[in-house]
Amino acid sequence: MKTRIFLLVAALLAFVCGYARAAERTAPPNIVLIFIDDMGYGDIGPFGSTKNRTPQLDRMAREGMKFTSFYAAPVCSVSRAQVMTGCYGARVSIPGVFPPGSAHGINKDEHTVAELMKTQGYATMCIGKWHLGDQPPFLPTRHGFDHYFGLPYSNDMMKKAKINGQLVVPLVRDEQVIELLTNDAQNRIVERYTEEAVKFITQSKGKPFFLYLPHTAVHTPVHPGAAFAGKSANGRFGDWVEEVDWSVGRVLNTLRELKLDRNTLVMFSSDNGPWLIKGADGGSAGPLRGGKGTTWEGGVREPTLAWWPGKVASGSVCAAVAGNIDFLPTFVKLAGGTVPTDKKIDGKDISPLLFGQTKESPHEARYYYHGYKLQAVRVGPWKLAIAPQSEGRKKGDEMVPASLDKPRLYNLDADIGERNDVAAAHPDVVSRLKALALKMAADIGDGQPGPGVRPAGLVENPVTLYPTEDGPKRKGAAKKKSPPAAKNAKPVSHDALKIGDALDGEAAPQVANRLITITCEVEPKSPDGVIVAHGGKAVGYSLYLKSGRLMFTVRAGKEPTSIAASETPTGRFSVEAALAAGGQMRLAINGKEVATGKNAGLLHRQPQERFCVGFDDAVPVADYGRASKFEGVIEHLKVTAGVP
Ligand SMILES: [Ca+2]
Repeated sequence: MKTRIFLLVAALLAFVCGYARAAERTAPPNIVLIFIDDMGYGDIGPFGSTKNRTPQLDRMAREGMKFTSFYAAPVCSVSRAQVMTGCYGARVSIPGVFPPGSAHGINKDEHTVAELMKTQGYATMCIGKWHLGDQPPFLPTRHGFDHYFGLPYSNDMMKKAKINGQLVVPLVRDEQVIELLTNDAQNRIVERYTEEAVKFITQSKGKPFFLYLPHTAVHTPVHPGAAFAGKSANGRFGDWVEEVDWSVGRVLNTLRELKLDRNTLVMFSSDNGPWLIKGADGGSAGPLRGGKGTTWEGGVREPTLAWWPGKVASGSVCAAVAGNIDFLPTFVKLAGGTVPTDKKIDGKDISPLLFGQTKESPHEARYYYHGYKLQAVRVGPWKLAIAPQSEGRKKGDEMVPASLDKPRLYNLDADIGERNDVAAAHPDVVSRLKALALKMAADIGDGQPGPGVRPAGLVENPVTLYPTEDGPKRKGAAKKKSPPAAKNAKPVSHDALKIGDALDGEAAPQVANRLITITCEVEPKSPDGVIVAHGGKAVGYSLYLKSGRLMFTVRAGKEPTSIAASETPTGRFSVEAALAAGGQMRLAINGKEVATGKNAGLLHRQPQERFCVGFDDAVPVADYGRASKFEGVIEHLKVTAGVP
């Protein structure tokens, strides 16, 4: 009898254990993505830093995989758009950085990695710097995250709070500002994010979870916590890197303690290269050339680690070209989901690289976009630069020339620092990479958004997350500048738009039967170029420079009406163009009227084409002469569409 009971118990135990093992095998893994701000390729031990002590990251690399050719984007918002959407930032109309109170942000129509993980039953949380728009429709909680805790944008985007006159950044929980952090209060930001992360992991241990932990560190201003300040051999920047290392250790140790380590993939990367113009506060790209804001390797190649004990081989190195566009398809695949095919994405599933099943990159090529400008393309060891690049060492850096006709070619395996242009010796490689560049230019674009670009999100009348002293003051100034023609409408700021950007459909100014006023500041670098254009040969308007003269053209019918400034200064100046009641036209430079005229009337319908900044797409509104692309700076663009 005893024997029989023993056998029964033993059988039961074997069954239970086997079942548990099977469950372990099939349970979808937890995913943790630790994403650092402005950390360079040379800032941590596994990638050769000798100044910053990073024992936790050293251990993570020993126990996991090091990616040596893992790419981000040159700046923050673009990189974060890539993580969230699996697309190059330009494809989702996020070519640059969002300032606080920007009208633009991530489009609700994009499928974010968080939304897709949520569909698979994951608990999701974002802790840290979001930077994909700070208006309510753009916040993490509207894009697949159950919860959010963090600074919604960069820690240097401080504005004076109306409540106390101090420079602060907002700390947000879910969708509410819970604190305004002064510089001093930023000292605890890594610690507070880490506490939240540990809490989320602990609370979520019963179900699969996706934790996105984009640290505010190590972006300037540098604010190491009290336990780290003054401790490193590399100044306060090193102190903050070492605090980030501590934070990584806390996360990994929590997973170990909760016995989740064998079912959790942790990835560590950075959003762009070191901010070299910040000197000692700006980090190091190690052996790479250039830094943040550039498409040299130093601007976009990131120190990246993957850790999943038992699944990712310990001490392994992956040299295949991969990047943060790959997080989305990889995580969704590991979660047991599929990526919707209604929208093109650029990322690929890199789990075969993680699991050592291949050493080949899934990408045909890697594209280096700077805004909408395609500056370089990489295949295997070869990188072809097809546009001038700066190194990001100081403001107004010298540009190293290149063009499609005169490209530079580097063999990154032999020359990681991009010093030896070998284009002349490898014409076959040059033409192969050129063909790939042209293929991508025909999709996402080159200089201007291409047909494969989808719009960003847009809200009307954006406001900052907390009342600021500088906010209302600026608005007042803008109102004063507005001509009487549009006094009954609010100017819509298009500050976030850069040359090459365009607004489609409802996002474009709605100008049918409206009084139109356009204001901006320009600093032209060439005598010809479109400032803004909206419409084509039937209905539209355009503000531009032709042979050095500022001009304004309105079309409502076959014949356009154009007015030209009597004189146009060089250097920087402010511009105001208005279409007023009865078709009255007016041009002003630096607040002084320089031309007037009269069109037959207002625009009788909305232009069919896009509202373009710095160019005119499809059918041009006016005859621009030599060049339609604007060279130089266009800033503080505002458009007012008033009811007559
Ligand atoms: Ca950054």
